[in-house]
Amino acid sequence: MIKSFKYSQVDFLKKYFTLFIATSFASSIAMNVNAQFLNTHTRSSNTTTPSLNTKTQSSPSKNKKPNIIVILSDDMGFSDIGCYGSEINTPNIDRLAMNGVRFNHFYNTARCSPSRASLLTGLYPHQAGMGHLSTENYTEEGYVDDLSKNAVTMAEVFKSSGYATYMTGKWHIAKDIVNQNDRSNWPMQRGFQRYFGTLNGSGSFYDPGTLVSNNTYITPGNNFYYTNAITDTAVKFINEHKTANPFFFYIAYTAAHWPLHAPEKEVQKYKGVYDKGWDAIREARFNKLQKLGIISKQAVLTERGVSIPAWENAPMKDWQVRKMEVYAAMIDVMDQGIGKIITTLEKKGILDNTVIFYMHDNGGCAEPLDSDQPEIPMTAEQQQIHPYAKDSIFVGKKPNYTREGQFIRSGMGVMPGPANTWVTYGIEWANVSNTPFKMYKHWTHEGGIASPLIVYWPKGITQKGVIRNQDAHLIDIMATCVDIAGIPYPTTYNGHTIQPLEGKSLVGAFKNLPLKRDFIFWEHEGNRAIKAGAWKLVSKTEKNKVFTDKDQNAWELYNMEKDPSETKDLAQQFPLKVKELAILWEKEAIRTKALPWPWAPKTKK
Ligand SMILES: [Ca+2]
Repeated sequence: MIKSFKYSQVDFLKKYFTLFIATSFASSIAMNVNAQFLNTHTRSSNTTTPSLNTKTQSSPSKNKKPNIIVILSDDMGFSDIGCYGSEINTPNIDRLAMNGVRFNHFYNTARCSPSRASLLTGLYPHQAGMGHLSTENYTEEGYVDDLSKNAVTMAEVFKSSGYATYMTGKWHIAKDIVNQNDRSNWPMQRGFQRYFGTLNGSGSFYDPGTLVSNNTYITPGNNFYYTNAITDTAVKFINEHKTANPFFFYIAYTAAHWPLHAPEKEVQKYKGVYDKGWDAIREARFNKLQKLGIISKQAVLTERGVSIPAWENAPMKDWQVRKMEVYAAMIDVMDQGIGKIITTLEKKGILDNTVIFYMHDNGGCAEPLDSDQPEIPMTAEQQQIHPYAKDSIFVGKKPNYTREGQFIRSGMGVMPGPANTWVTYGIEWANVSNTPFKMYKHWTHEGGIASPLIVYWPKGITQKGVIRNQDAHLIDIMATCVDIAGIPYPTTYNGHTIQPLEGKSLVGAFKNLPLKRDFIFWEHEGNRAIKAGAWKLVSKTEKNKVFTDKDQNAWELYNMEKDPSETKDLAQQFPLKVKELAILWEKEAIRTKALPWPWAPKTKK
């Protein structure tokens, strides 16, 4: 597991990596880590929303394969963007939706690393070796938590067919990012030709650890804000792309994962929006979801999450409001960045022949870290300024001090946003993010796994702004992309046998054709689910990564057509259906390597 390194350790790491670079990668990567700074000037908050009038563009040649862009956000709930019910301003994402299709039964895997592995390989996460986070050390095949070589990434597939392949943003599917010499699962070794981003799962937006350019650790430049750096580098890669060949681009924003970090001028836009509290915002989002047709009229809003007080009884309201203002600003900045990317494609004359996907990696996150504990007063030493060399490489998660030397504060009442804070928005606002559903990131109830899916493709989608009801999952994105591009999916790669695709192409669903699929399957930390037609069987463990006999029989059964927010458990009423689906779940868990589990008790098989 990656530890937070004190800055006294940083010089050691810098020397380590400089030595490593000099001995191992001298021919291919820069030796002077100090020389690499990204130009990430703070941009205007008034980013112009691009017109999506593709008729004004130059026409690409008729048979040219389309460019493909997959945009993934981090730790955002089902209703966090405008075209899925949110009050947060996301005009650029919304315009992709209004000119493309939205799916209202699209699913991720409930967690960061598993979702990223599933998305990139077209497999269930355990099949790709990523049943848990890439920082774990399990030995079971489905949980080695290092991307399997018996799986190919979309970048590997597209590069093999002549596409240029680019990535900016969060990776989080390589085990060895700090201590050893195995970079075989870093982006550049898994098919990407250009990469800028972070290898680990979370970090400061002002000074993210494991920041990498291609294969080289780098430091953030002046006025660095990670979301803008991801956008600006994406724009740079697109501008520098030679248009003779198409490109595949994976843009993995870390917005809006904790810590709550956003430029103050962006936060100020949301002043007052959340003063009415979480109950009123949930209600408003639910009403908007129904009005938009994303949620059916017969759906009901779930009860406020367990342990969450009514807003009128909530303590520290100024702090609670501030947290959601910052969270909203983080999403707003990401949306502005997506707008800049669209404008770049448009100016280059390639928007018309580009497919853009937008989705989330898991639901809203209720992890408190220490934001549910009183702030520990700073020691005398912490009150001193401890400046940190601008050219030092940081590979941890939470730094103790900012580069300027301020101690990073956390705990209840710490007003988030600036670099010297480390705060999460908590279960209360995660419950809002996941409106109208229950549960959160980690769990396989809808709140953990339901995601928007927007597909924008001017040349291939004729009905604009429509909603599709087909069940779909991250495993389908690879199948859809190779279908769109008309390129082969390999049976072997680099001498390794490649597992067949799990997913289905969604191209037919764009035209509202049915998807031939028997069921979709989930497992994370012992939380289980299977959805077959209208029926969903789901269970949660009492404690993550501990599976007890009591958990074994904790199945809940829902009719998702009549009750899409899982409010009426029908398990008692239909025991045979429970039994049928539970048997199917176990069979599928063994086939996809979700079983055996690394945590007790071991599977009976
Ligand atoms: Ca995530």
